[in-house]
Amino acid sequence: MGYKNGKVGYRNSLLTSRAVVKHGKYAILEQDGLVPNVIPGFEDVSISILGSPRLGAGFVDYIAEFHENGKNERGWGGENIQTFVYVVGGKLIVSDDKGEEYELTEGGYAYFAPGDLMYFKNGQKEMTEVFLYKRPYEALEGYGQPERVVGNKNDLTPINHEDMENVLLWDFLPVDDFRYDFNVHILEFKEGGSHGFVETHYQEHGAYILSGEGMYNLDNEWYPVQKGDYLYMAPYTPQVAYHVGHKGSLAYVYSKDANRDPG
Ligand code: UGY
Ligand code: MN
Repeated sequence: MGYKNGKVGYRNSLLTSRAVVKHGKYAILEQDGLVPNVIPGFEDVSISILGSPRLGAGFVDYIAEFHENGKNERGWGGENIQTFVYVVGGKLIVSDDKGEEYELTEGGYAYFAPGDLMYFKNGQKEMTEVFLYKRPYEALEGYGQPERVVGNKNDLTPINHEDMENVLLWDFLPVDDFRYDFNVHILEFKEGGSHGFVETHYQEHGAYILSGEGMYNLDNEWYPVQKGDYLYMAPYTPQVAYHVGHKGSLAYVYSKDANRDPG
């Protein structure tokens, strides 16, 4: 299964793929096409780079499996780099260089401000799956540094998205707080759920599908998508989706730049 367990052997006997890559526009990466990457600092972790500047993104996304002794003791982030981690499954210990420690379980997330390095270790014997995001910070004069944010999806109340009854949205970072230049959300389409309209917007997205199946329209082409797929949507890519199938809600964790005036 893709990046899983660092396995690179035979995955699909027909050698077919749903992957689509339109550089600078949009991409769909399926799990079976991912390869394990070596990234400085990550040990005993099968990690794959997803969206990145090479695709046209202003950020980098990663999907990672921390094995029993999986860790990063080198510190992840950097000067003017902000980081975000979301636990897809398992238990992850996130800490800073002062020894402050957070135990994140499924649905747990942590945002560290620019320059504040994140350290990781698996918090259990079994594998822990994690979605990671990193981006340079764009400061706004007159507003201070953003603060660290740590929480769990299960402690938040979602709102209906685009006024749709069966589509729920969770916001992980403070909304309308100009210290933050992006947000990370979860969007869940329950049975029969769809966006309210075809969105076409300035902001870009990276999205990792956590559950279910759906049909996704990117720049007026329809694609089937499912759990484990990754989507990149460049600025202004027309985008709309709806839930299909019997595997539960279609849900994805995704990022969106926010709170800045491009002019
Ligand atoms: O927030 C968003 O722009 C989101 N609804 N986009 C998307 O799901 N493609
Ligand atoms: Mn959107």
